[in-house]
Amino acid sequence: MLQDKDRIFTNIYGMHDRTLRGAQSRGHWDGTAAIIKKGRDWIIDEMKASGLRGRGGAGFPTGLKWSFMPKESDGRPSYLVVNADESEPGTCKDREIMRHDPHTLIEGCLIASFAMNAKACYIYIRGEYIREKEALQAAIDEAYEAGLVGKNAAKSGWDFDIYLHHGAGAYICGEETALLESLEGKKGMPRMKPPFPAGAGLYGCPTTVNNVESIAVVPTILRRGGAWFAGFGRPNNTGTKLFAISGHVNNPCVVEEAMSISFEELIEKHCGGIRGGWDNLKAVIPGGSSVPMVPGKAMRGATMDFDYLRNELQSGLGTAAVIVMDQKTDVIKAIWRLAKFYKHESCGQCTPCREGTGWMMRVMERLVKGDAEPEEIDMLLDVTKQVEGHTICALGDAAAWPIQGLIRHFRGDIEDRIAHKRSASVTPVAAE
Ligand code: L3W
Ligand code: SF4
Repeated sequence: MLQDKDRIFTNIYGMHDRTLRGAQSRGHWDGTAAIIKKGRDWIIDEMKASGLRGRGGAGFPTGLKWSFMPKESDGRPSYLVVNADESEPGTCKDREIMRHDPHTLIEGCLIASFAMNAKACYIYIRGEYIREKEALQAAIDEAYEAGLVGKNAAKSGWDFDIYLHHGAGAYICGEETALLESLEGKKGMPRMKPPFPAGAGLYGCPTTVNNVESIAVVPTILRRGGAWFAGFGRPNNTGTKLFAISGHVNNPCVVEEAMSISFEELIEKHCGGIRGGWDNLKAVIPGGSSVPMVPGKAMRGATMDFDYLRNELQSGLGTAAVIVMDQKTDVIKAIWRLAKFYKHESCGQCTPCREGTGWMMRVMERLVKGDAEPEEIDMLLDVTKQVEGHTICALGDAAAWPIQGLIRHFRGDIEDRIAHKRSASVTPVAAE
């Protein structure tokens, strides 16, 4: 288990002063100029050594992503864009950073922007995050006033500006290219990739889009060293990580832990166990609504990291939003609700997603009622395969995978419901 001294987020529960003074007293903004003076190559090399993988869901190596940005300008400015459009169901970790530890993010923006030769950073914050926007803007204002950002930021010799942009409540704007379209003032519709944002991003300029947590951990990694961060977890799955645990645990919470902690330890230590005890655990969605659910029994021995959840359980760490469901949960209905969400949030520009999410939702609706033919289970699976991998952005996959997980693990529940509905709807023959 992570010791207090190893926590990057020193105010995740909001118990301390979140202002600049409070942040500085907890070690933030310490030696920022010295870090910057070590140079771009040093910073990117340390980030690579840390093994940090993107915390927004895809787990792409952060140092490698930064290295895609041009070292010399070809006349176009470079940008850092922070994805604070946290909207994945179950996911509320970045919210806690912005509410209670906003200076970790702002200091990270400065250092990351310097490393990528970006004079400006845009933070795109979810439309519904009103209090978080206020907290973050107040922290940005404080940082400007103290000379930590702006001209000669933190006395580093680097001029740097930071802008907070408030979204309008569309989940799809968390997809990095839709986010860029939205920032440019257009409808938030994903672009085809490639080109990746590093080649042509905001206003056609080199851009890196990073998740809030990925940027907020940067200053501490650089202060303590990439090797320090890489000492937590296991190879390819390093560092500390915020987990957002919701659902049927005794104490739902957001907590920073070592990557690769066991699921049981995470739940016992921080959530006071499963509601009604471990035998009452039915299923878990371990990484936000886009990853397949896993039966409770399989989760009991699980290691909470990218590789274990993908390779051993055919699921994923995603955003590390752990949704716990007890035996009373109607898992078919839970997945129907997610199908409804994805149908609602599809931007509609590609046919498999626009039509497929509607199909999937409607069939799921009938499965919830048991009002379907048994063959429709395989037909639904087939529809998910038609959607998966055939769309412009990952929302199509995200809509397909939870249904695939349900059918893989809980086909029996669906079949029982159909059989029960059929027997209940047989009209009793009247006695002669
Ligand atoms: C340059 C290449 N750059 C990849 C960059 C790319 C992006 C990053 C990861 O989706 C997932 C999604 C959700 N040259 C590159 C390159 N990049 N190859 O690396 O890219 P990618 O395509 O693997 O993923 P993505 O499009 O960023 C993110 C899943 O996360 N998810 C949910 C997320 C929701 C939230 C939220 O609400 N905050 O994060 C959970 O699992 O389904 O699969 O930057 O440009 N050759
Ligand atoms: Fe839009 Fe869905 Fe296509 Fe993504 S997959 S671009 S959300 S229609």
